[in-house]
Amino acid sequence: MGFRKDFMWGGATAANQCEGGIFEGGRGLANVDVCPAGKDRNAVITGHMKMLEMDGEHRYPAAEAVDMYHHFKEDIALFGEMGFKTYRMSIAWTRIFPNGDEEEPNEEGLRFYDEVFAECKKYGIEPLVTISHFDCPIYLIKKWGGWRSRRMIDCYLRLCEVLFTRYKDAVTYWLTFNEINMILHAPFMGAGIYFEEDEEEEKIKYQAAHHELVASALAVRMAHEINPENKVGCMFAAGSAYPYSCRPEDVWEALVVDQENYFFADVQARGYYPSYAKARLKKNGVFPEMEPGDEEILRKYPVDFISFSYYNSRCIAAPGGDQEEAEGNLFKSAKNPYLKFSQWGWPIDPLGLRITLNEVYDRYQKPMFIVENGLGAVDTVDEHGEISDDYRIDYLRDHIKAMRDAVEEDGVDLMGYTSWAPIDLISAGSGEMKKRYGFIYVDKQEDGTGTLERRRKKSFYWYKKVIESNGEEL
Ligand code: P53
Repeated sequence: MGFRKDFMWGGATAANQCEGGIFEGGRGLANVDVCPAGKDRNAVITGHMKMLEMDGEHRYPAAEAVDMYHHFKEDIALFGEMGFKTYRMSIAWTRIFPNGDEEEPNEEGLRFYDEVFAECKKYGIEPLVTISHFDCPIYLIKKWGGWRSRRMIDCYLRLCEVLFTRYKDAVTYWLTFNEINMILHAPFMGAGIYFEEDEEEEKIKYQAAHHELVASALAVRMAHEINPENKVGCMFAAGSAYPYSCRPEDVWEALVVDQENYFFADVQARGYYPSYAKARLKKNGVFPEMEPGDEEILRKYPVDFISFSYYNSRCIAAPGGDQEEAEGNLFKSAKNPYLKFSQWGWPIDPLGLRITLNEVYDRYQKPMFIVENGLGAVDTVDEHGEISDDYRIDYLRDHIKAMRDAVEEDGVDLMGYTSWAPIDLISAGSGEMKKRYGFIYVDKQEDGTGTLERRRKKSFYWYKKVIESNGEEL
């Protein structure tokens, strides 16, 4: 049996983490551009330190990233060489609308993605496009405070309209928002929100979330109107929450964490606010303001498929226990004593992917797509110029096996798998370059130096075989 014949193997990137060229082609500045590397990054991305332009003191790794803006032909050719069936990428909103509220789109930005899609086509690669991968124009943040304002919906839909029309013949797979649940954990990076002192953060976050959920549903409607062939998915950061122990309090806490996480996909896939969310948000005084018609919009335009990122499971303990905290991730989690950890302290849990796939499929009964999964690690180039990233191969092999079990033995409906990321790029969480994910090494170092030369790692040849054998040869 195995994976379906048309299984969509590939890799995933985000514009702000790989393109660079942020001052080229008439592009405007976005939230993701002004997230600095270094110790202030966390405060900025979580909305606790206001940064709306670049200053002279910080380093901004998105500015050049790995310069895919100038290397995309070479990079997509390498994806083609690995046999990619699909390439998940995102559009930089501010290449299309530099401020976000212009009447007319920026032709130079549109032309750039014309070329990217033409390149994909050359190699028979089907693009899977994230409309907003954490992008929000700075101009709109200054004007309205990002997604806390309802007016963002129109700007976002204007972007959608331009993309769905212009790329009608090139793109049929779309994701509305990357990791939409990240709004709760990194609201500046996720939705252009920073907080003034004494603001009610939860209330603002759920109001912004509501705006994104309505925008997402309206984007689904528009995508289907413009091209009935279009398939639109939701995307959330997944990873089941395990109770730290069978103590009922731990089990309860894990359930609540899962619900908080599934809330977004629950709305996008089933079309309504689940009762636990209604009750809890109201009780906490953070239920969002809705306009008449919102509920109908959510109900009428659910997504066609479910996509998620999976890096690890989470381990949840009720307050008052003596468990150790896990480090290195925006998601709070206890340290799972049964798992090994990556160099960045992220748990490694392939079986957790099978568990998550089962949970998500049970919950929604819609086709699923794993659109991110991978290992961030330090890579070294040896004296022969080779990069032997066996640790990455091990990680991916184990996860692909778990995903195969979910398909073969549990019957989940899986459309495809795009690893994060096929090429080294800037880390979203840490802003580091040395946290590498790629099959393709980029000579760009932590201090910004390097020739930007591309080099195939050992995992490159391994993944090529995985695709060739449709996941049989691992
Ligand atoms: P990095 C954590 C923190 C920030 C973004 O993460 C995240 C996560 C993981 O859930 O989400 C995705 O680069 C995101 C990508 C990102 C990838 O995880 O911090 O969609 O943009 O690069 C990996 O190692």
